[in-house]
Amino acid sequence: MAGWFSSVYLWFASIFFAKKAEITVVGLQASGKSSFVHVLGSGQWTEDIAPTVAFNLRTVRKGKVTIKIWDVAGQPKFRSMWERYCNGVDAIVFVVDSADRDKFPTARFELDQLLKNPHLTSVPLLVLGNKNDIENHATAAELIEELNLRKIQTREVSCYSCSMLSQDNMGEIIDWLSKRGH
Ligand SMILES: Nc1nc2c(ncn2[C@@H]2O[C@H](COP(=O)(O)OP(=O)(O)OP(=O)(O)O)[C@@H](O)[C@H]2O)c(=O)[nH]1
Ligand SMILES: [Mg+2]
Repeated sequence: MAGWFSSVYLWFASIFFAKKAEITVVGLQASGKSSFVHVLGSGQWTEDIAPTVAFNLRTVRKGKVTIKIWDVAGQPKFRSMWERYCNGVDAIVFVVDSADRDKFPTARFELDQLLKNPHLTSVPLLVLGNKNDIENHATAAELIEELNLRKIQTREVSCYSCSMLSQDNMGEIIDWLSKRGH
């Protein structure tokens, strides 16, 4: 009988304490956005991911939080769409290839352009320095300088170094995203 009560309690708890979060993932092409979404959803790495055309929508469940993820394409012709997909979400995830230092100035420019939009002023920002399995990648501290993240005052900002290949730091990243649930 006690077992029956506890399963009914768990069933109600899963409905009443369930939370939802909506996030948008942006960043330059080939930074690893879709790989990140894949690892988040399946817990597994794959090389078999094609460049995104426009966007993909995926929903994943992490503990009590259901996360709706807009994975937006990073090629130049798609970047004007980023703003639209970031409107009204609980967090923006900006993915950078931390081993591709030549692209940092472009990443910084595109991030600035996006965050300039007045209606995105208070949306929390998570910057992921992906591909830290590659030698000579930039650390999180370096990315904070390179992307000038210290100057951002109007929103919560976090920056992690990570790798989708080795799934380094995924636990912290999932915790951060789960806290956006409401
Ligand atoms: N070494 C390494 N390669 C990675 C990692 N994450 C992604 N990649 C590779 O980087 C390339 C681009 O990955 P995608 O996930 O398609 O990148 P994207 O940001 O979604 O690219 P677009 O959709 O074109 O904007 C692929 O060859 C991936 O296998 C990582 O953590 N380490
Ligand atoms: Mg993609």
